Amino acid sequence: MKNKLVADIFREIAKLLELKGENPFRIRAYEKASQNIESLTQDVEVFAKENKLTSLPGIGQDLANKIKEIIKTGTLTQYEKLKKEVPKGLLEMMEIPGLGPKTVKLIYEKLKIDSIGKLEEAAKSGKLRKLDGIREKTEENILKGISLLKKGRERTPLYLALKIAEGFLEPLRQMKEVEKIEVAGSVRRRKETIRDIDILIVSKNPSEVMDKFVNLSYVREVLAKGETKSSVRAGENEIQVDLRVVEKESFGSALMYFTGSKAFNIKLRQLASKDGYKINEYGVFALTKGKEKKVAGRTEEEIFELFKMPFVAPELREDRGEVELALKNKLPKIIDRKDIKGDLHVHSKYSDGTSTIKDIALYAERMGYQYVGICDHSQGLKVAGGVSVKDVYAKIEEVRKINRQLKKVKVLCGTEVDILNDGSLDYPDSVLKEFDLVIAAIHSGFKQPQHQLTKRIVSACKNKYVHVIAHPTGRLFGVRDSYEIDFDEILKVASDYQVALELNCFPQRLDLNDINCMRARAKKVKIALGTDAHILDQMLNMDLGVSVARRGWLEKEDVLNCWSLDKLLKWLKK
Ligand code: DGT
Ligand code: CA
Repeated sequence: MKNKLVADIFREIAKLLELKGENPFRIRAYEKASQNIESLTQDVEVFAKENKLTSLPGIGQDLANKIKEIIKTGTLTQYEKLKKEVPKGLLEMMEIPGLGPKTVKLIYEKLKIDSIGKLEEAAKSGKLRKLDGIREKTEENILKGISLLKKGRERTPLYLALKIAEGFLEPLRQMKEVEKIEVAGSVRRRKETIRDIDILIVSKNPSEVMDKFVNLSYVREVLAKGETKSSVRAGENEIQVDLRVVEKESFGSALMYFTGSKAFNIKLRQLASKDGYKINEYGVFALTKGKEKKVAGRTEEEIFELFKMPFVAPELREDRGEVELALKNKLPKIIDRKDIKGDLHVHSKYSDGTSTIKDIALYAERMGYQYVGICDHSQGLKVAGGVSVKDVYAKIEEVRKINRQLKKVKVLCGTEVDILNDGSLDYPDSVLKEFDLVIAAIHSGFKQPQHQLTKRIVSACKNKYVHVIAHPTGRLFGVRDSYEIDFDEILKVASDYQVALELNCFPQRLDLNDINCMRARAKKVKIALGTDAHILDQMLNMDLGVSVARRGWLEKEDVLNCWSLDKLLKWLKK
């Protein structure tokens, strides 16, 4: 699978072009292509073989040829040439969140700084601020960015970790030697970033399993191989994967222990000791007269039962109050994937998506949905194929026609309208009122001061046609942190004006995150799940969004997508 390789080269080209001050449209084209290919769940080589590359979003004939060259040769002539024109360290410097190409160029040209190390030193000693256009604040931001970058490299985003984990689970599950297999740790809890992947198995013949494990094709390096535990580094980002063999009789306690979180384990241990029990990865033991007797451990269920708790979903096990609630049998009834009745953010060919509305609707039908919101970009967002007012009316007509043809799925004609710099929206109210679903989002000016960004979102909430604020905090894994907004203020206004906040399910976004979902829930602000799919396949990222919603304690009432079509329509019309 060469998806990551292609995505990486395109991303680097975009950066190199930026450093050279090239045309922003061209740069954006490479960035988009990179993102789309990276999040593709199918193998890009298959598309190449079948001559279907141009069916992918943002891939024209030119990029298709380049992808073929990368698949064939492992690199790209144009890329190799560009790399020679720009010092290597500058590219790395551009990975520092918040540091743009102009500043990198300036720093390089004036101070000959061409590595992150040198940059950190110069920022710490206050040398940068002597340059024109660099303030003390910029220097601080650079240092913050460097630490963010270092942190980011230690952890892998959930979607990649899940892919790698599945790459191990699937072949091992098929072995007759494997009786039970389960992923534990932060992957099972669906935490948004993962340090390492923990897998547990039960087997009567572990050495066969270990042999297979260390020889799987994704393994880059074998760190340790033993009878009961092996560790490898896997995948392009070389994440560590640990495989442990445990006893069948203590599988439940091992699974619970290695699922964590650590804070949850500690909480449970305290609880156990108060009741006169000892709990560890081997089981729960009753202590009587100095003697230990195992009383539970085969399954997690029997352990929870012993402590008079309902089953606590792994996504909740963070010691955020769930243990106390479980003891009172008052855990939130968090949503489940099967509660989702529709996707509220999908792009069609009208903007920068690859599929027709009809195909999206049919796909939604196959996913068992009752509705799907087609929210294309608005007129001013030219780089993303924003829809002109004239085409908005054509789209509305088309949606009506499709809705007459389809029985099971209702298409909601929507827009992802751009929130402009002054907080106004990129369509006039006379156009906005024609949509079934209006989600508003910020796509530029991420570095504005907090009060300005907050004000933009607040004014969008106050527009009576806006239903949802999309990707409200703007974070993009590995690219930028959330932008500075006063989230409490936004929650207050969203609650006052009954605007929902999106939980964008795009793998690099997951925005709102779990904590912000909890905060929204506490203020009774509704959440809308949207995959932001540009390819049909990406609609499957709903799973990721659901796991964030579960971590955020969301219940059916909190999530628009869990509502029936009637209830949703009523809310949208209000
Ligand atoms: P990460 O950092 O993404 O790998 O997160 P986890 O939660 O997978 O952490 P990891 O791999 O260090 O450990 C897996 C689980 O093992 C963790 O969730 C809880 C358990 N664990 C690890 N260290 C301790 C500890 O010192 N005390 C207790 N009670 N449990 C621990
Ligand atoms: Ca782990």
